[in-house]
Amino acid sequence: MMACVEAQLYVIPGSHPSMAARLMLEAKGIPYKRTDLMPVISKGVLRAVGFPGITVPALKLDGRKVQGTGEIARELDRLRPEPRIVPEDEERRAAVEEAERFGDTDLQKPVRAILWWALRKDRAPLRSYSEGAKLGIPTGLAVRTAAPIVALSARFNEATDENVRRSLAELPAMLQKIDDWIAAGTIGGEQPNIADFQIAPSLRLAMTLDDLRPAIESRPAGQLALRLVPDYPGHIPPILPPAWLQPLRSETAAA
Ligand SMILES: N[C@@H](CCC(=O)N[C@@H](CS)C(=O)NCC(=O)O)C(=O)O
Repeated sequence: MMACVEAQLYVIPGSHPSMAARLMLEAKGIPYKRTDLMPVISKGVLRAVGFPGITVPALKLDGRKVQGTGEIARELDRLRPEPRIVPEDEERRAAVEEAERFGDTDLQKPVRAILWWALRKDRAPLRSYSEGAKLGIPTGLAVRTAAPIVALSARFNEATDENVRRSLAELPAMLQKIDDWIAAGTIGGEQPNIADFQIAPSLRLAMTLDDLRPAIESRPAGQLALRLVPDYPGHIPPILPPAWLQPLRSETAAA
């Protein structure tokens, strides 16, 4: 019989790495309690409950504090080896960890910048990302008073016009990289690994923007995201300047 594990996961609603942690806990069959935090305020709360860092996902596991998707994956494998998230075979692990690094840094960041750029332009869709969340205050109130949080988050995440435009121009090459990893079998297998868990939620979050969804969903990368994360809260109607989306449009046409 498996020992009972006490797990408490701190997330921000709509956060892609938070979704990665949720999927990993579910894959391991570990029941957990979830604490939903408002962005920015999350940093102080995480410190107050004793985490060393200021980002979600953050997990209390039998009293131990584990923070960041990569650390959480490895701790879960240690605690409950099956199904394995980080491959044991050295060669396979090296390939998967390369894709994981890309997901952790290269992909997470531009998606965050694009999202906050859009939410700064129009806060109305914010509510849709908090669907099902328990923020401690009514969601409507949280959203109505979120202007400073959105402004700060946009600043922290460097959601400038220039960055967002560049991120959009770089997105097709990133999607190609992901499609190539799927073709090579590094990700997209029946049993998701850490790179799948890292990459799919970022793509899925990007797909909550109507502006981005067509260019992603038409490719293997998008299909993988939809398979691993069928439901993702949030929806942003078209908002990005059409000229910035040109690199993605030609991509959709080519596919
Ligand atoms: N690469 C890290 C990134 C974690 C991260 O940056 N999380 C963001 C949310 S997506 C965060 O906590 N930001 C603080 C804030 O929004 O105030 C991971 O995968 O764990």
